[in-house]
Amino acid sequence: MTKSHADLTALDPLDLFGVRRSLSEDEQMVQDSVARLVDDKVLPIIQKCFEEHCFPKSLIPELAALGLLGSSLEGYGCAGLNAVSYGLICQELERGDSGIRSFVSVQSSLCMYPIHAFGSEEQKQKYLPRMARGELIGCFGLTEPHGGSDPANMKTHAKRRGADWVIHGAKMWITNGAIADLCVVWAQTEDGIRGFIVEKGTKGFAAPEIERKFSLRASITSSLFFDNVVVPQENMLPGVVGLKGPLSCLTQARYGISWGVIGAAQACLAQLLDYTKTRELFGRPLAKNQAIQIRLAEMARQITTAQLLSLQLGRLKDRGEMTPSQVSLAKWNNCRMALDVARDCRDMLGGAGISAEYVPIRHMLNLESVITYEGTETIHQLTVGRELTGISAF
Ligand code: TGC
Ligand code: FAD
Repeated sequence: MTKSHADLTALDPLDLFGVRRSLSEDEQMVQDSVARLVDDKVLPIIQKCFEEHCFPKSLIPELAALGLLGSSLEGYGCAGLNAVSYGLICQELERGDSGIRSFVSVQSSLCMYPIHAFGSEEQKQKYLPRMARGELIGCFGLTEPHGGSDPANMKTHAKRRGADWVIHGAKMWITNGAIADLCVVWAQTEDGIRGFIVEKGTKGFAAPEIERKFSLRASITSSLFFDNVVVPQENMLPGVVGLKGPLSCLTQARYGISWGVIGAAQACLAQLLDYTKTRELFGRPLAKNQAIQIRLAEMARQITTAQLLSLQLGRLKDRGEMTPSQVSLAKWNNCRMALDVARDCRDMLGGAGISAEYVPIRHMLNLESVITYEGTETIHQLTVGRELTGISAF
């Protein structure tokens, strides 16, 4: 039966198609607990962190206590939540700030996931429980200074020396690098690309922070340098050889990003809706102009389609049916959506839109990174193009 107009006015403007109501009770509980954390602990401090270019490390124990680190992994102290729950975690965290979601993405999908999927039993026992508790922080080194879009052309290499490996090379733009206790680094070997665990303090390894960013200022980004770093054989991930190792980690993280950016867009639209109702120009609220309503409706349309895309992707992932090109389509669509929404919200706030008093400019600046990392928009478009045509244009 179609709902009456009176019922329709009760729709949540940030969830017009009632995605929330199609979640299980457990999924709703996960969303609510992360939303509380964001409201109570992230939103009060995040703008200052952004202005001061610092990552709020004090949040790590809180994130760990809620089971948000490695939340979709089974065993080893991890929560074993389903894919939709992981998506909701990302969405709520990114409603706070993309930098907080980035921290959790890298720890969970890019560092714990490869150890869980490709590591030895000893590696899993050694690292995963402590990473889930937030006692050890991880980072993921794939991108290199000469070009991140084509990781097959990797220069960092690892050579066998007796029972050890010697790693030499450099990585660039690495989230969490300077605060990480361990790095999963990908290097070319004579057998193909392999992953290695390099611990902080290993001789020849350095992770200086990249300063002067205009984006993701509440997140740590670093370079990684490996100057003939020696690691034992037991630090190599035995379970995978080739580019599919790092790319399958990216599939996990990109899936989370497709949900995360919805939270950033919702935060922008929520603030703008309040503003357009109270701001009076030409003797009427801004919201009483057709041009403004059309722009608000356009944002709601984009957010709604992104929500439905991610929910369906999550259900596919939970059934084991999700493919990398579906993830590419969702990462591309949803990042583009969130960036467009944030930029338009910034514009509709007028001069106030450039003030730190309002969230859109912070989200907008963050989203310039999010649309670039984990595969640029172009890379994902070409991935979908390859799926459609069967022809690689890379
Ligand atoms: P291609 O021939 O397509 O694939 C090589 C092998 O990998 C397999 N494969 C995948 N496996 C799992 N998941 C995926 N998404 C996969 N995509 C491909 C593929 O089946 C093949 O396996 P096999 O067994 O046949 O060898 O490789 P290509 O060289 O043509 O490259 C394709 C391309 C361009 C799509 C890929 O290089 C790419 O994705 N480039 C973008 C790189 C990127 O996204 N870097 C991200 C770095 S990490 C990061 O940004 C973290 S930010 C985190 C934060 O702060 O939140
Ligand atoms: P390039 O690959 O040099 O691309 C430059 C431009 O060329 C882009 O617009 C791209 O779309 C375009 N382009 C590339 N190929 C083609 C083509 N075939 N046709 C048309 N156009 C093309 N990496 C990690 O490994 N770990 C991390 O933790 C991590 N965190 C990050 C955090 C931040 C804040 C940022 C900004 C980046 C991070 N990255 C990380 C790196 C990120 O994944 C790369 O920046 C990204 O993959 C793009 O690589 P690049 O910057 O070298 O750009």
